[in-house]
Amino acid sequence: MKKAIKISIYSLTILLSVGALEAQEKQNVSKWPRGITYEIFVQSFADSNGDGIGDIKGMISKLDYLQDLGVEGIWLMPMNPSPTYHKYDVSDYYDIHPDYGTLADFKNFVKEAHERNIKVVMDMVLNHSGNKNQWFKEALKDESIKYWDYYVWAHKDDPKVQPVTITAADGTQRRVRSNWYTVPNSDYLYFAHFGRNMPDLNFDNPKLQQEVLKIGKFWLKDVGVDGFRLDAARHVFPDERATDNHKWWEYFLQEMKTVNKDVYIVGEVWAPADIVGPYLKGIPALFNFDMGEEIIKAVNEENGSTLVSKHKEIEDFYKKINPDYIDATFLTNHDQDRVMSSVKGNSEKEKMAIALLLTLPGSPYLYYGEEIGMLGQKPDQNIREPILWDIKENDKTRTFWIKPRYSTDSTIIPVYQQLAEKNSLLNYYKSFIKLRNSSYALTYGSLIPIDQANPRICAFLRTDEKESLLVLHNLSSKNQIFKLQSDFQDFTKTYFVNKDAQIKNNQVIISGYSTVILNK
Ligand SMILES: [Ca+2]
Repeated sequence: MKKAIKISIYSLTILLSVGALEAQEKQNVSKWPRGITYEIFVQSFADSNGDGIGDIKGMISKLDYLQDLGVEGIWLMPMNPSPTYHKYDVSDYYDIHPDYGTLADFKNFVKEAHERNIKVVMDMVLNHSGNKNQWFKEALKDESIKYWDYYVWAHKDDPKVQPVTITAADGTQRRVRSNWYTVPNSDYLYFAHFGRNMPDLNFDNPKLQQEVLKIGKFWLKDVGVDGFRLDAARHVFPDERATDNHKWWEYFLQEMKTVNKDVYIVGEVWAPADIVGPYLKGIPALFNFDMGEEIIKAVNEENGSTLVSKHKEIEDFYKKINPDYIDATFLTNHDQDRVMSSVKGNSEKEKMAIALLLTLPGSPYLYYGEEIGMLGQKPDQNIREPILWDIKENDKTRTFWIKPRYSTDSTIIPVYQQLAEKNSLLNYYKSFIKLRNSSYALTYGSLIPIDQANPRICAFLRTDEKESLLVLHNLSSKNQIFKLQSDFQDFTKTYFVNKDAQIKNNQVIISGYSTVILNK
Protein backbone atom coordinates (compact mmCIF):
# COMPACT_ATOMS: atom_id res chain seq x y z
CA MET A 1 0.00 0.00 0.00
CA LYS A 2 2.98 2.29 0.15
CA LYS A 3 3.07 2.12 -3.64
CA ALA A 4 2.93 5.62 -5.05
CA ILE A 5 -0.51 6.47 -6.23
CA LYS A 6 -0.34 8.36 -9.46
CA ILE A 7 -2.99 10.99 -9.53
CA SER A 8 -3.21 13.11 -12.61
CA ILE A 9 -2.54 16.73 -11.87
CA TYR A 10 -5.79 17.84 -13.44
CA SER A 11 -7.83 15.72 -11.06
CA LEU A 12 -10.26 17.98 -9.35
CA THR A 13 -10.61 16.13 -6.14
CA ILE A 14 -8.49 13.47 -4.64
CA LEU A 15 -7.11 13.30 -1.19
CA LEU A 16 -4.78 10.68 0.05
CA SER A 17 -3.73 10.70 3.61
CA VAL A 18 -0.76 8.35 3.53
CA GLY A 19 0.15 8.91 7.17
CA ALA A 20 -3.32 7.96 8.35
CA LEU A 21 -3.31 4.89 6.15
CA GLU A 22 -0.03 3.66 7.58
CA ALA A 23 -1.22 4.18 11.12
CA GLN A 24 -4.31 2.20 10.24
CA GLU A 25 -2.24 -0.63 8.80
CA LYS A 26 -0.52 -1.16 12.11
CA GLN A 27 -3.70 -1.47 14.06
CA ASN A 28 -5.41 -4.80 13.77
CA VAL A 29 -9.10 -4.46 14.51
CA SER A 30 -10.30 -7.88 13.46
CA LYS A 31 -10.86 -10.47 16.10
CA TRP A 32 -11.01 -14.14 15.26
CA PRO A 33 -13.27 -15.84 14.22
CA ARG A 34 -14.01 -12.71 12.20
CA GLY A 35 -10.39 -12.64 11.04
CA ILE A 36 -8.76 -14.83 8.42
CA THR A 37 -8.29 -18.58 8.78
CA TYR A 38 -5.69 -20.51 6.78
CA GLU A 39 -6.35 -24.13 5.81
CA ILE A 40 -3.36 -26.47 5.93
CA PHE A 41 -3.02 -29.91 4.41
CA VAL A 42 -0.36 -31.04 6.89
CA GLN A 43 1.10 -33.68 4.56
CA SER A 44 2.08 -31.03 1.98
CA PHE A 45 3.03 -28.10 4.18
CA ALA A 46 6.41 -28.36 5.89
CA ASP A 47 8.74 -31.29 6.59
CA SER A 48 11.04 -31.12 9.60
CA ASN A 49 12.84 -34.49 9.40
CA GLY A 50 13.60 -35.05 5.75
CA ASP A 51 11.16 -37.91 5.12
CA GLY A 52 9.25 -35.81 2.60
CA ILE A 53 6.04 -35.78 4.61
CA GLY A 54 4.77 -32.62 6.21
CA ASP A 55 4.65 -32.72 10.00
CA ILE A 56 3.80 -30.78 13.12
CA LYS A 57 7.33 -29.59 13.85
CA GLY A 58 7.52 -28.35 10.27
CA MET A 59 4.33 -26.38 10.79
CA ILE A 60 5.68 -24.86 13.98
CA SER A 61 8.64 -23.54 11.97
CA LYS A 62 6.19 -21.75 9.65
CA LEU A 63 4.01 -20.12 12.29
CA ASP A 64 5.96 -16.87 12.03
CA TYR A 65 5.24 -16.81 8.31
CA LEU A 66 1.52 -17.29 8.97
CA GLN A 67 1.49 -14.60 11.63
CA ASP A 68 3.25 -12.21 9.25
CA LEU A 69 0.74 -13.09 6.53
CA GLY A 70 -1.99 -11.85 8.88
CA VAL A 71 -3.93 -15.03 9.58
CA GLU A 72 -5.59 -15.43 12.96
CA GLY A 73 -6.72 -19.03 12.72
CA ILE A 74 -5.51 -22.29 11.22
CA TRP A 75 -7.74 -25.12 10.04
CA LEU A 76 -5.78 -28.35 10.02
CA MET A 77 -6.95 -31.14 7.76
CA PRO A 78 -7.21 -34.50 9.57
CA MET A 79 -4.18 -35.53 11.59
CA ASN A 80 -5.39 -38.70 13.26
CA PRO A 81 -3.85 -42.08 12.40
CA SER A 82 -5.24 -43.27 9.08
CA PRO A 83 -4.09 -45.53 6.23
CA THR A 84 -4.59 -42.93 3.47
CA TYR A 85 -2.66 -39.84 2.45
CA HIS A 86 -5.73 -37.60 3.01
CA LYS A 87 -6.61 -39.08 6.42
CA TYR A 88 -10.37 -38.68 6.14
CA ASP A 89 -10.71 -42.33 7.27
CA VAL A 90 -9.69 -42.22 10.89
CA SER A 91 -8.16 -45.29 12.59
CA ASP A 92 -7.85 -43.72 16.05
CA TYR A 93 -9.69 -40.60 17.15
CA TYR A 94 -7.49 -40.06 20.20
CA ASP A 95 -4.05 -39.87 18.60
CA ILE A 96 -1.88 -38.17 15.97
CA HIS A 97 -0.59 -39.93 12.88
CA PRO A 98 3.05 -40.94 13.54
CA ASP A 99 4.13 -39.38 10.22
CA TYR A 100 2.95 -36.05 11.59
CA GLY A 101 4.39 -36.36 15.10
CA THR A 102 3.05 -37.02 18.56
CA LEU A 103 0.34 -35.65 20.80
CA ALA A 104 3.06 -33.81 22.70
CA ASP A 105 4.23 -32.19 19.46
CA PHE A 106 0.68 -31.14 18.72
CA LYS A 107 0.15 -29.66 22.17
CA ASN A 108 3.32 -27.69 21.58
CA PHE A 109 1.99 -26.54 18.20
CA VAL A 110 -1.21 -25.28 19.83
CA LYS A 111 0.82 -23.43 22.45
CA GLU A 112 3.12 -21.86 19.85
CA ALA A 113 0.14 -20.84 17.71
CA HIS A 114 -1.62 -19.27 20.68
CA GLU A 115 1.50 -17.31 21.54
CA ARG A 116 1.17 -15.73 18.10
CA ASN A 117 -2.55 -15.05 18.55
CA ILE A 118 -3.44 -17.80 16.10
CA LYS A 119 -6.34 -20.12 16.94
CA VAL A 120 -6.32 -23.80 15.97
CA VAL A 121 -9.26 -25.57 14.37
CA MET A 122 -9.08 -29.33 13.83
CA ASP A 123 -10.82 -31.28 11.14
CA MET A 124 -13.27 -33.71 12.79
CA VAL A 125 -14.38 -36.61 10.66
CA LEU A 126 -17.29 -38.01 12.59
CA ASN A 127 -19.70 -39.17 9.91
CA HIS A 128 -17.64 -42.29 9.37
CA SER A 129 -14.52 -43.95 10.67
CA GLY A 130 -11.93 -45.71 8.59
CA ASN A 131 -12.24 -49.45 8.10
CA LYS A 132 -8.90 -49.87 9.90
CA ASN A 133 -10.35 -48.35 13.06
CA GLN A 134 -10.24 -50.77 16.00
CA TRP A 135 -13.97 -50.24 16.49
CA PHE A 136 -14.71 -51.51 13.02
CA LYS A 137 -12.24 -54.40 13.30
CA GLU A 138 -13.99 -55.45 16.50
CA ALA A 139 -17.43 -54.98 14.95
CA LEU A 140 -16.55 -57.34 12.12
CA LYS A 141 -15.82 -60.14 14.58
CA ASP A 142 -19.26 -60.61 16.03
CA GLU A 143 -22.68 -58.98 16.11
CA SER A 144 -22.73 -59.24 19.91
CA ILE A 145 -19.70 -57.01 20.35
CA LYS A 146 -20.38 -53.51 21.64
CA TYR A 147 -18.73 -51.89 18.63
CA TRP A 148 -21.05 -53.65 16.16
CA ASP A 149 -23.68 -51.08 16.97
CA TYR A 150 -21.24 -48.22 16.35
CA TYR A 151 -21.95 -48.85 12.66
CA VAL A 152 -25.03 -48.99 10.45
CA TRP A 153 -26.09 -52.50 9.45
CA ALA A 154 -28.88 -54.13 7.48
CA HIS A 155 -29.71 -57.79 6.93
CA LYS A 156 -28.91 -59.20 3.51
CA ASP A 157 -32.66 -59.78 2.89
CA ASP A 158 -33.57 -56.19 3.67
CA PRO A 159 -35.02 -54.64 0.48
CA LYS A 160 -32.87 -51.51 0.86
CA VAL A 161 -29.62 -53.42 0.41
CA GLN A 162 -30.68 -55.29 -2.72
CA PRO A 163 -28.57 -54.59 -5.78
CA VAL A 164 -29.98 -52.23 -8.35
CA THR A 165 -29.22 -52.13 -12.04
CA ILE A 166 -27.48 -49.03 -13.27
CA THR A 167 -26.91 -48.14 -16.88
CA ALA A 168 -23.67 -46.43 -17.84
CA ALA A 169 -23.40 -43.74 -20.51
CA ASP A 170 -22.26 -46.31 -23.05
CA GLY A 171 -25.36 -48.41 -22.44
CA THR A 172 -23.68 -51.16 -20.44
CA GLN A 173 -25.52 -52.28 -17.36
CA ARG A 174 -24.26 -53.51 -14.05
CA ARG A 175 -25.70 -54.51 -10.73
CA VAL A 176 -24.56 -52.54 -7.68
CA ARG A 177 -25.53 -52.21 -4.06
CA SER A 178 -25.40 -48.48 -3.52
CA ASN A 179 -23.58 -47.65 -0.27
CA TRP A 180 -24.11 -51.11 1.30
CA TYR A 181 -21.13 -53.43 1.62
CA THR A 182 -20.89 -57.12 2.40
CA VAL A 183 -18.72 -58.68 5.09
CA PRO A 184 -17.26 -62.21 4.86
CA ASN A 185 -19.21 -64.81 6.88
CA SER A 186 -21.96 -62.38 7.90
CA ASP A 187 -25.61 -62.00 6.97
CA TYR A 188 -25.33 -58.26 7.49
CA LEU A 189 -24.13 -55.45 5.25
CA TYR A 190 -22.78 -52.13 6.48
CA PHE A 191 -23.59 -48.66 5.20
CA ALA A 192 -20.79 -46.43 3.90
CA HIS A 193 -21.80 -43.18 2.22
CA PHE A 194 -18.26 -42.38 1.05
CA GLY A 195 -17.24 -45.88 -0.02
CA ARG A 196 -16.25 -49.26 1.33
CA ASN A 197 -13.30 -48.03 3.41
CA MET A 198 -15.32 -45.40 5.28
CA PRO A 199 -18.11 -47.16 7.20
CA ASP A 200 -20.70 -44.69 8.53
CA LEU A 201 -20.99 -44.34 12.29
CA ASN A 202 -24.39 -45.07 13.81
CA PHE A 203 -25.66 -41.86 15.39
CA ASP A 204 -28.85 -43.61 16.49
CA ASN A 205 -26.74 -45.42 19.07
CA PRO A 206 -26.51 -43.37 22.33
CA LYS A 207 -23.19 -45.06 23.16
CA LEU A 208 -21.71 -43.86 19.90
CA GLN A 209 -23.06 -40.37 20.57
CA GLN A 210 -21.33 -40.35 23.97
CA GLU A 211 -18.11 -41.59 22.39
CA VAL A 212 -18.22 -38.75 19.84
CA LEU A 213 -18.75 -36.18 22.61
CA LYS A 214 -15.81 -37.71 24.48
CA ILE A 215 -13.62 -37.29 21.39
CA GLY A 216 -14.59 -33.63 21.03
CA LYS A 217 -13.96 -32.88 24.70
CA PHE A 218 -10.60 -34.65 24.60
CA TRP A 219 -9.24 -32.39 21.87
CA LEU A 220 -10.72 -29.24 23.37
CA LYS A 221 -9.79 -29.85 26.97
CA ASP A 222 -6.77 -32.16 27.05
CA VAL A 223 -5.08 -30.85 23.91
CA GLY A 224 -6.36 -27.28 23.86
CA VAL A 225 -7.60 -26.75 20.31
CA ASP A 226 -10.06 -23.90 19.80
CA GLY A 227 -12.63 -25.66 17.69
CA PHE A 228 -13.54 -28.03 14.93
CA ARG A 229 -14.29 -28.12 11.26
CA LEU A 230 -16.99 -30.74 10.90
CA ASP A 231 -16.56 -32.93 7.87
CA ALA A 232 -19.66 -34.13 6.01
CA ALA A 233 -21.91 -32.59 8.68
CA ARG A 234 -25.12 -33.17 6.75
CA HIS A 235 -24.61 -36.91 6.48
CA VAL A 236 -24.36 -38.11 10.10
CA PHE A 237 -27.98 -39.17 9.87
CA PRO A 238 -29.25 -40.24 6.46
CA ASP A 239 -29.97 -37.30 4.13
CA GLU A 240 -33.73 -37.73 4.45
CA ARG A 241 -33.48 -37.14 8.22
CA ALA A 242 -32.27 -33.55 7.99
CA THR A 243 -34.03 -32.51 11.22
CA ASP A 244 -32.15 -35.19 13.16
CA ASN A 245 -28.92 -33.83 11.71
CA HIS A 246 -29.75 -30.26 12.77
CA LYS A 247 -30.68 -31.39 16.31
CA TRP A 248 -27.61 -33.56 16.75
CA TRP A 249 -25.27 -30.66 16.01
CA GLU A 250 -27.18 -28.40 18.41
CA TYR A 251 -26.60 -31.04 21.12
CA PHE A 252 -22.95 -31.41 20.12
CA LEU A 253 -22.37 -27.64 20.36
CA GLN A 254 -24.00 -27.44 23.79
CA GLU A 255 -21.82 -30.26 25.05
CA MET A 256 -18.62 -28.75 23.63
CA LYS A 257 -19.48 -25.44 25.30
CA THR A 258 -19.39 -27.18 28.68
CA VAL A 259 -15.62 -27.55 28.29
CA ASN A 260 -14.92 -24.38 26.27
CA LYS A 261 -17.62 -21.74 26.20
CA ASP A 262 -15.90 -20.02 23.28
CA VAL A 263 -15.60 -23.16 21.16
CA TYR A 264 -15.69 -22.43 17.44
CA ILE A 265 -17.41 -24.85 15.11
CA VAL A 266 -17.50 -24.55 11.36
CA GLY A 267 -19.37 -27.05 9.28
CA GLU A 268 -19.11 -28.53 5.86
CA VAL A 269 -22.63 -28.69 4.52
CA TRP A 270 -21.91 -28.80 0.84
CA ALA A 271 -25.26 -27.81 -0.54
CA PRO A 272 -27.25 -24.77 -1.68
CA ALA A 273 -28.11 -22.12 0.91
CA ASP A 274 -31.64 -23.39 1.62
CA ILE A 275 -30.25 -26.73 2.83
CA VAL A 276 -27.33 -25.12 4.66
CA GLY A 277 -29.45 -22.59 6.56
CA PRO A 278 -31.18 -24.85 9.14
CA TYR A 279 -27.80 -26.12 10.38
CA LEU A 280 -26.88 -22.69 11.73
CA LYS A 281 -28.39 -23.23 15.18
CA GLY A 282 -25.96 -26.03 15.96
CA ILE A 283 -23.10 -25.03 13.70
CA PRO A 284 -22.64 -21.28 14.05
CA ALA A 285 -20.22 -21.02 11.12
CA LEU A 286 -20.85 -22.66 7.80
CA PHE A 287 -18.84 -22.65 4.61
CA ASN A 288 -20.38 -20.53 1.90
CA PHE A 289 -19.84 -22.81 -1.10
CA ASP A 290 -22.05 -20.69 -3.34
CA MET A 291 -20.00 -17.51 -2.99
CA GLY A 292 -16.65 -19.09 -3.83
CA GLU A 293 -18.09 -20.31 -7.11
CA GLU A 294 -19.77 -16.98 -7.81
CA ILE A 295 -16.57 -15.01 -7.28
CA ILE A 296 -14.56 -17.24 -9.63
CA LYS A 297 -17.34 -17.01 -12.20
CA ALA A 298 -17.45 -13.21 -11.92
CA VAL A 299 -13.70 -12.81 -12.48
CA ASN A 300 -13.69 -15.30 -15.34
CA GLU A 301 -16.60 -13.60 -17.08
CA GLU A 302 -15.37 -10.14 -16.04
CA ASN A 303 -18.90 -9.44 -14.91
CA GLY A 304 -19.61 -8.34 -11.36
CA SER A 305 -23.22 -7.33 -11.84
CA THR A 306 -24.93 -10.02 -9.74
CA LEU A 307 -22.21 -10.95 -7.27
CA VAL A 308 -23.11 -8.49 -4.53
CA SER A 309 -26.88 -8.97 -4.65
CA LYS A 310 -26.32 -12.71 -4.55
CA HIS A 311 -24.07 -12.39 -1.49
CA LYS A 312 -26.60 -10.12 0.19
CA GLU A 313 -29.42 -12.56 -0.52
CA ILE A 314 -27.51 -15.46 1.08
CA GLU A 315 -26.48 -13.31 4.05
CA ASP A 316 -30.03 -12.09 4.71
CA PHE A 317 -31.36 -15.65 4.52
CA TYR A 318 -28.82 -16.97 7.05
CA LYS A 319 -29.24 -14.00 9.38
CA LYS A 320 -32.95 -14.71 9.64
CA ILE A 321 -32.12 -18.15 11.05
CA ASN A 322 -29.21 -17.11 13.28
CA PRO A 323 -28.44 -13.38 13.60
CA ASP A 324 -24.97 -14.17 14.97
CA TYR A 325 -23.99 -16.61 12.28
CA ILE A 326 -20.47 -16.59 10.87
CA ASP A 327 -20.28 -16.66 7.10
CA ALA A 328 -17.20 -18.77 6.37
CA THR A 329 -16.32 -17.53 2.91
CA PHE A 330 -13.58 -18.95 0.71
CA LEU A 331 -12.48 -19.24 -2.89
CA THR A 332 -11.26 -22.82 -2.74
CA ASN A 333 -10.48 -25.52 -0.25
CA HIS A 334 -8.95 -28.99 -0.57
CA ASP A 335 -11.95 -30.15 -2.61
CA GLN A 336 -11.89 -27.56 -5.40
CA ASP A 337 -9.56 -26.89 -8.31
CA ARG A 338 -7.11 -24.18 -7.32
CA VAL A 339 -7.98 -20.59 -8.18
CA MET A 340 -5.04 -20.07 -10.52
CA SER A 341 -6.09 -23.12 -12.55
CA SER A 342 -9.72 -22.02 -12.54
CA VAL A 343 -8.72 -18.66 -14.03
CA LYS A 344 -6.46 -20.41 -16.54
CA GLY A 345 -3.24 -19.02 -15.12
CA ASN A 346 -4.30 -15.37 -15.43
CA SER A 347 -2.76 -13.85 -12.31
CA GLU A 348 -4.73 -10.60 -12.76
CA LYS A 349 -7.91 -12.62 -12.37
CA GLU A 350 -6.60 -14.51 -9.37
CA LYS A 351 -5.82 -11.13 -7.83
CA MET A 352 -9.33 -9.86 -8.49
CA ALA A 353 -10.78 -13.00 -6.91
CA ILE A 354 -8.89 -12.48 -3.66
CA ALA A 355 -9.67 -8.75 -3.71
CA LEU A 356 -13.38 -9.60 -3.91
CA LEU A 357 -13.18 -12.26 -1.20
CA LEU A 358 -11.36 -9.96 1.21
CA THR A 359 -13.59 -6.93 0.69
CA LEU A 360 -16.94 -8.73 0.82
CA PRO A 361 -18.45 -9.72 4.19
CA GLY A 362 -17.61 -12.98 5.91
CA SER A 363 -14.85 -14.71 7.84
CA PRO A 364 -12.57 -15.67 4.97
CA TYR A 365 -10.69 -18.93 4.69
CA LEU A 366 -7.55 -19.16 2.58
CA TYR A 367 -6.32 -22.49 1.29
CA TYR A 368 -2.56 -23.01 1.67
CA GLY A 369 -0.54 -22.17 -1.40
CA GLU A 370 -3.17 -19.97 -3.04
CA GLU A 371 -1.17 -16.98 -1.85
CA ILE A 372 1.73 -17.97 -4.13
CA GLY A 373 -0.57 -18.91 -7.01
CA MET A 374 -0.24 -22.68 -6.80
CA LEU A 375 -1.90 -24.54 -9.64
CA GLY A 376 -3.94 -27.71 -9.40
CA GLN A 377 -6.88 -29.54 -10.84
CA LYS A 378 -8.61 -32.70 -9.71
CA PRO A 379 -8.03 -35.54 -9.02
CA ASP A 380 -7.72 -34.51 -5.38
CA GLN A 381 -4.03 -35.27 -4.91
CA ASN A 382 -3.19 -32.63 -7.51
CA ILE A 383 -5.02 -29.89 -5.66
CA ARG A 384 -3.07 -30.84 -2.51
CA GLU A 385 0.49 -30.67 -3.82
CA PRO A 386 3.55 -29.58 -1.76
CA ILE A 387 3.87 -25.86 -1.12
CA LEU A 388 7.15 -24.41 -2.41
CA TRP A 389 9.00 -22.43 0.26
CA ASP A 390 12.28 -21.76 -1.49
CA ILE A 391 14.21 -22.54 -4.65
CA LYS A 392 14.66 -26.28 -4.79
CA GLU A 393 18.32 -26.52 -3.72
CA ASN A 394 17.62 -24.45 -0.60
CA ASP A 395 14.18 -25.81 0.26
CA LYS A 396 14.76 -28.05 3.27
CA THR A 397 11.13 -28.02 4.41
CA ARG A 398 9.49 -28.73 1.08
CA THR A 399 7.57 -32.01 1.19
CA PHE A 400 8.00 -34.62 -1.54
CA TRP A 401 5.49 -37.36 -0.66
CA ILE A 402 4.02 -36.84 -4.13
CA LYS A 403 5.61 -35.73 -7.38
CA PRO A 404 3.77 -32.52 -8.21
CA ARG A 405 2.09 -32.30 -11.55
CA TYR A 406 1.00 -28.67 -11.51
CA SER A 407 2.92 -26.68 -8.90
CA THR A 408 6.56 -27.18 -9.82
CA ASP A 409 9.77 -25.15 -9.82
CA SER A 410 9.08 -24.17 -13.41
CA THR A 411 5.52 -22.94 -12.80
CA ILE A 412 5.56 -21.42 -9.29
CA ILE A 413 7.74 -18.79 -7.63
CA PRO A 414 8.31 -20.03 -4.05
CA VAL A 415 7.22 -18.23 -0.88
CA TYR A 416 10.56 -16.66 0.08
CA GLN A 417 11.26 -15.33 -3.41
CA GLN A 418 7.77 -13.81 -3.51
CA LEU A 419 8.20 -12.24 -0.09
CA ALA A 420 11.30 -10.48 -1.41
CA GLU A 421 9.57 -9.23 -4.57
CA LYS A 422 7.49 -6.13 -3.94
CA ASN A 423 4.98 -6.78 -6.71
CA SER A 424 4.51 -10.50 -6.12
CA LEU A 425 1.16 -12.20 -5.75
CA LEU A 426 2.05 -13.02 -2.14
CA ASN A 427 2.63 -9.36 -1.30
CA TYR A 428 -0.63 -8.52 -3.05
CA TYR A 429 -2.37 -11.03 -0.77
CA LYS A 430 -0.65 -9.50 2.24
CA SER A 431 -1.75 -6.00 1.27
CA PHE A 432 -5.40 -7.08 1.07
CA ILE A 433 -5.20 -9.08 4.30
CA LYS A 434 -3.72 -6.04 6.06
CA LEU A 435 -6.36 -3.82 4.54
CA ARG A 436 -9.13 -6.06 5.79
CA ASN A 437 -7.66 -6.70 9.23
CA SER A 438 -7.27 -2.97 9.83
CA SER A 439 -10.79 -2.03 8.79
CA TYR A 440 -13.89 -2.26 10.95
CA ALA A 441 -16.14 -1.82 7.94
CA LEU A 442 -14.47 -4.56 5.90
CA THR A 443 -14.33 -6.97 8.84
CA TYR A 444 -17.67 -6.34 10.51
CA GLY A 445 -19.61 -3.91 8.32
CA SER A 446 -22.84 -4.53 6.53
CA LEU A 447 -23.01 -4.93 2.78
CA ILE A 448 -25.00 -2.54 0.66
CA PRO A 449 -25.19 -3.36 -3.05
CA ILE A 450 -24.95 -0.43 -5.47
CA ASP A 451 -27.15 -0.37 -8.49
CA GLN A 452 -25.03 0.80 -11.40
CA ALA A 453 -25.05 -0.06 -15.07
CA ASN A 454 -21.46 -1.12 -15.78
CA PRO A 455 -21.11 -4.91 -15.38
CA ARG A 456 -17.30 -4.66 -15.54
CA ILE A 457 -17.38 -2.92 -12.17
CA CYS A 458 -18.33 -4.64 -8.95
CA ALA A 459 -19.42 -1.83 -6.62
CA PHE A 460 -20.68 -1.95 -3.04
CA LEU A 461 -20.67 -0.17 0.28
CA ARG A 462 -19.29 -1.65 3.48
CA THR A 463 -20.57 0.25 6.46
CA ASP A 464 -20.42 0.08 10.22
CA GLU A 465 -20.79 2.73 12.91
CA LYS A 466 -17.11 3.69 12.61
CA GLU A 467 -16.70 4.04 8.86
CA SER A 468 -18.35 3.71 5.51
CA LEU A 469 -16.37 2.53 2.51
CA LEU A 470 -17.21 2.66 -1.17
CA VAL A 471 -15.55 -0.38 -2.73
CA LEU A 472 -15.00 -0.42 -6.49
CA HIS A 473 -13.45 -3.36 -8.33
CA ASN A 474 -12.73 -3.23 -12.05
CA LEU A 475 -12.93 -6.84 -13.24
CA SER A 476 -11.83 -6.04 -16.78
CA SER A 477 -8.48 -5.24 -18.41
CA LYS A 478 -9.50 -1.75 -19.54
CA ASN A 479 -10.10 1.43 -17.56
CA GLN A 480 -13.67 1.76 -16.36
CA ILE A 481 -15.60 4.76 -15.12
CA PHE A 482 -17.78 4.80 -12.02
CA LYS A 483 -20.03 7.82 -11.72
CA LEU A 484 -20.25 9.25 -8.23
CA GLN A 485 -23.98 9.87 -8.21
CA SER A 486 -25.40 12.26 -5.63
CA ASP A 487 -25.44 9.56 -2.94
CA PHE A 488 -21.70 9.04 -3.23
CA GLN A 489 -20.33 12.52 -3.84
CA ASP A 490 -19.01 12.69 -0.29
CA PHE A 491 -16.70 9.77 -0.96
CA THR A 492 -13.71 11.80 -2.03
CA LYS A 493 -10.88 10.32 0.04
CA THR A 494 -8.80 7.44 -1.21
CA TYR A 495 -8.78 4.75 1.43
CA PHE A 496 -7.06 2.13 -0.70
CA VAL A 497 -5.96 1.89 -4.31
CA ASN A 498 -3.62 -0.62 -5.89
CA LYS A 499 -3.15 0.82 -9.38
CA ASP A 500 -3.60 4.22 -10.94
CA ALA A 501 -6.86 5.92 -10.15
CA GLN A 502 -8.36 9.31 -10.76
CA ILE A 503 -11.34 11.13 -9.44
CA LYS A 504 -12.44 13.82 -11.83
CA ASN A 505 -15.76 15.58 -12.31
CA ASN A 506 -17.50 13.19 -9.96
CA GLN A 507 -16.20 10.22 -11.87
CA VAL A 508 -13.78 7.59 -10.66
CA ILE A 509 -11.55 6.19 -13.36
CA ILE A 510 -10.46 2.73 -12.27
CA SER A 511 -7.52 1.05 -13.97
CA GLY A 512 -7.95 -2.41 -15.44
CA TYR A 513 -7.97 -5.26 -12.91
CA SER A 514 -7.74 -3.01 -9.89
CA THR A 515 -9.50 -1.93 -6.74
CA VAL A 516 -10.30 1.55 -5.47
CA ILE A 517 -11.81 2.11 -2.04
CA LEU A 518 -13.05 5.56 -1.10
CA ASN A 519 -14.30 7.01 2.13
CA LYS A 520 -15.72 10.32 3.25
CA1 LIG B 1 8.30 -35.28 8.03
